[in-house]
Amino acid sequence: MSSKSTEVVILMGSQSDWSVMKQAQNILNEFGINHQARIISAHRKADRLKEYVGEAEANGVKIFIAGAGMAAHLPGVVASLTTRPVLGVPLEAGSLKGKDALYSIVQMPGGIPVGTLGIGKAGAINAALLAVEILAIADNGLAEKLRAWRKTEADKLKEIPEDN
Ligand code: RP5
Repeated sequence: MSSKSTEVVILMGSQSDWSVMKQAQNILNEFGINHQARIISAHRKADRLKEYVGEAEANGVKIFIAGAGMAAHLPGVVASLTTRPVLGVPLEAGSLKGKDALYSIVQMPGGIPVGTLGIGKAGAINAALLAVEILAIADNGLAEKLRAWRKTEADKLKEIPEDN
């Protein structure tokens, strides 16, 4: 794996997760964060996942974002393989509409934490923003970009309602 300067990895269990997890990538791109996105299922490719996370940590990856639906064990398994922060995004994949994934990801037994975000698009966006916030602790330039980004977002909001 050639991730010498990769700071954040976005993992997901299936191609079907990408349309939502891409929202996390969009945010990382906005902030100029070097990252990789990979589909590595915890139950279909367990050996490859172990290998990838080990290599990523050895190569200096600082934060893992992991999105999964249904039983959604991917974030927890990733967290078991690294001491770097893991941010989990529950995805709306099966008949339980993401509540299954939310409960699975948020209910990690004490000892192996996964920072759990909301279901779906908002969760993916917030996972990436949280990753940027963590990186900004040691990067004043990035912290300033975050403040500017929030101001820009707030400035877009109109105070006077318009008819639709
Ligand atoms: C999980 O099962 C994936 O994260 C995905 O959200 C869900 C369904 O996967 P596919 O059957 O679409 O591959 O592993």
